Amino acid sequence: MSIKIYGDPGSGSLRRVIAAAAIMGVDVERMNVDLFKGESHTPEFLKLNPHGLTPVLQDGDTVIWEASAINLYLAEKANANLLGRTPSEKLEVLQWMFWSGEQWRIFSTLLFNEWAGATFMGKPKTEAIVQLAMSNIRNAAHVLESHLATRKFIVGDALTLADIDIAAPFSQYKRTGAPFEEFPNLVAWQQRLLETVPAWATTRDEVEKRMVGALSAVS
Ligand SMILES: N[C@@H](CCC(=O)N[C@@H](CS)C(=O)NCC(=O)O)C(=O)O
Repeated sequence: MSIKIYGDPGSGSLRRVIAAAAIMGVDVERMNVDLFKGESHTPEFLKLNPHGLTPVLQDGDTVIWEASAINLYLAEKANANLLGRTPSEKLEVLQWMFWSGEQWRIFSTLLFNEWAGATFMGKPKTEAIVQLAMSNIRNAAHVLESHLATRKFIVGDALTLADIDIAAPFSQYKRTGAPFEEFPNLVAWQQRLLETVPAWATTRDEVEKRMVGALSAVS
């Protein structure tokens, strides 16, 4: 039975899973959920994830939501180095993944939601939210900038799930205005991932194509 992954190709969260699965050589069956049509809030989808969010993995009776948890599941299954190579690397990978969820991606998500509300629903941006997100992104990016001054990857000397989780907000930053370009090491690291991890570049293109299509429908 195939592993099903539900999500919309315009989603940076789905991108994390599709890229990781491709890097690990895990075959997945894509199940399209059109977020622009609200398909993650149908009664049927809410049985998979009551939060109405994607991506979701379904592997037989196993259902998992949260992209990081899905990636940990896939990496355990594939026994992949993306989890880190040693016990201490594995803990470091988890540390950065938890940090990414709580202190990093959330602020780019706030910016994305403000942008999407304004772009697709004509809802004015709330300046206080934009400012809160920008200052928190800058604070966190300063730490990443020094961390990456002497490293090619977030943990150890190879790609791990930590890189994928932290790189995800780059999927939408040109639209949301997240100030990543103020941080040259961060930009260089992101560029390196795009150049050396084919699945990271392919999924970037997929997000772009989907977003361009969605934007053309409202312009
Ligand atoms: N923390 C979650 C975030 C999931 C999330 O925000 N998904 C968005 C797409 S990137 C979504 O499905 N949004 C649908 C909605 O809000 O209706 C994860 O990492 O999986």
